[in-house]
Amino acid sequence: MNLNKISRKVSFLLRHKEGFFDEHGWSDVADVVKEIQTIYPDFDEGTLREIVFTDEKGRYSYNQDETRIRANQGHSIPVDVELKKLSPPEILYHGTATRFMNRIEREGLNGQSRIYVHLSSDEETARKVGKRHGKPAVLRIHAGRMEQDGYEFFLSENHVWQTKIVPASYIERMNEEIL
Ligand code: HQG
Repeated sequence: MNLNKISRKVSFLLRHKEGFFDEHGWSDVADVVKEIQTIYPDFDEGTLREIVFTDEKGRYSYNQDETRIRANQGHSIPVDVELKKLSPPEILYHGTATRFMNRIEREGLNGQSRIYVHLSSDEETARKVGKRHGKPAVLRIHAGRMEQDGYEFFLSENHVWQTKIVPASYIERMNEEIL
């Protein structure tokens, strides 16, 4: 069994599958196991546990008795995963692909298929996220100014900053030479 592949399926179930989780994002561990077993019959709760505790981005959380599981962020279906509303650092970063830049410069950032725009506190993470989409562009987001102007910021359990939209006036593209 390829744990990375399975993890992608788990994150699909827990972030994007209509009706699979409750209003706080929770699913029964037993349901996740059952669903994954339709593709990998040997999959079990122990393997899920291994995926959860070795995930390099801390994508998933269990409840206290480990009978329920949820994704910490990244949902496309409206859900309240109890993100912390916090004051952001003055600057946050967003990674995207150069081919999206014309549109982003015109209309700003929005979550596209996700509920929130994902931002990071370091530019390296942003560059990695950008590379997933093609030739990366790293954007400096003036989060401090946004907050002063009334925009809200949230931090997920696994330290991903999120906000609903970023208007173009708060976005500054980083010079490619220094990447
Ligand atoms: C772009 C991964 C054109 C946006 C990562 C991005 C992240 C626009 C793409 C998490 C736009 C959406 C999220 C506009 C935004 N016009 N393009 N107006 N506004 N975009 O995958 O941020 O591995 O939904 O720049 O680590 O790339 O899944 O978002 O390029 O934290 O756990 O539209 O996914 O985490 O792409 O990635 P995505 P993202 P996981």
